[in-house]
Amino acid sequence: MKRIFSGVQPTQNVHLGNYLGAIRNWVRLQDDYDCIFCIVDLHAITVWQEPASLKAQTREVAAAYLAAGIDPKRCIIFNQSQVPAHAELAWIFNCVARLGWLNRMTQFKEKAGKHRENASVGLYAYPNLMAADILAYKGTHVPVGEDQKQHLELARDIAQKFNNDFGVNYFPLPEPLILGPATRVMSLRDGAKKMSKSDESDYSRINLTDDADLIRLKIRKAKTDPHPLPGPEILTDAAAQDARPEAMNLLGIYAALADRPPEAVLEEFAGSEFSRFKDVLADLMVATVGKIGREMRRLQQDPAEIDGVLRRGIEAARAISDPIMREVHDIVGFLRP
Ligand code: AQP
Repeated sequence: MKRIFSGVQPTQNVHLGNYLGAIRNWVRLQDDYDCIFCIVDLHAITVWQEPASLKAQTREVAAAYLAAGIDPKRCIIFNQSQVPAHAELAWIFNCVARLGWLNRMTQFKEKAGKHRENASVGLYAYPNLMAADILAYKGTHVPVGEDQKQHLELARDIAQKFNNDFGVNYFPLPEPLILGPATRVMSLRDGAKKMSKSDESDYSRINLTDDADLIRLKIRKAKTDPHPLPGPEILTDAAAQDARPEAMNLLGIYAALADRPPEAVLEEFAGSEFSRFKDVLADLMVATVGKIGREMRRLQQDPAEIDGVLRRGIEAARAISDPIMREVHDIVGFLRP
């Protein structure tokens, strides 16, 4: 059986990058895999989260999953903190993983930045928790973006070392699931930075809950360059692409939302002015993302519906992870009197 685990952190507003880079791909996987989609609130608190906002942010991510088309009858949707296996297995993995392995993780270096001494221990040990997320369900496949590949490698190393240390063949080595060319959505204000929940400028991102007027305004204000749109030849010229990151970003977003190959989009718009292209992009975004946002707003007005989905997901997740944790206790040698 192939089992997928993946998640989004309820850190702030869910945005177009989370949708195109993750959630939309998951919708396409639910027919072929046994899918577990988590709202990873334990990961979220590795950086400060206002307790008063965290619950609403958690429901917002759940609403995004549902509105985007993840079917709670076929997939397990729940929030991480409510299934004890995650924190418990992460602790065991803290004792399996080596300091040297974590020291090599580039995402910690990027996120902690210059304030390394002041970063939480949780942020440092984040990859061990991610390994626990996957292995608490014996997950076999993880849809990963470029930024998570190193963490998945570490999860494989942890599974392998656990199996070696205890002389068992217990945990599978989870495989990355590469889903065609990755859509990495960049900031609308700076094509060199990824679109991110934590960017101070709300104009850098399209939140899934933005209404039609705000989507149009943000696209109109998105940074571009003074040249007309390039033709398909730019796709084989890395230097030309590097020189026009904002143009390439808007083209990539359009191609992803239209579900068309970038070549076809470039052929259609080669030589057009950005003002015209932005109108077409905004129309497409209102039709696609705007629809998801409307459904999210409807769901968010009825927290009982979201909470019901999460409660059923928590039960289903525990039904899988509780027996696995009992076996792990036996393997590690914990007494269960
Ligand atoms: N800009 C992006 N383009 C493509 N994919 C993206 N993802 C995030 N940003 C982009 C993918 O979304 C999934 C969930 O991400 P996350 O919530 O775990 O956190 P993150 O990657 O740290 O996302 P943010 O928005 O940048 O959050 P903050 O600002 O809180 O750090 C992942 O699969 C990720 O690849």
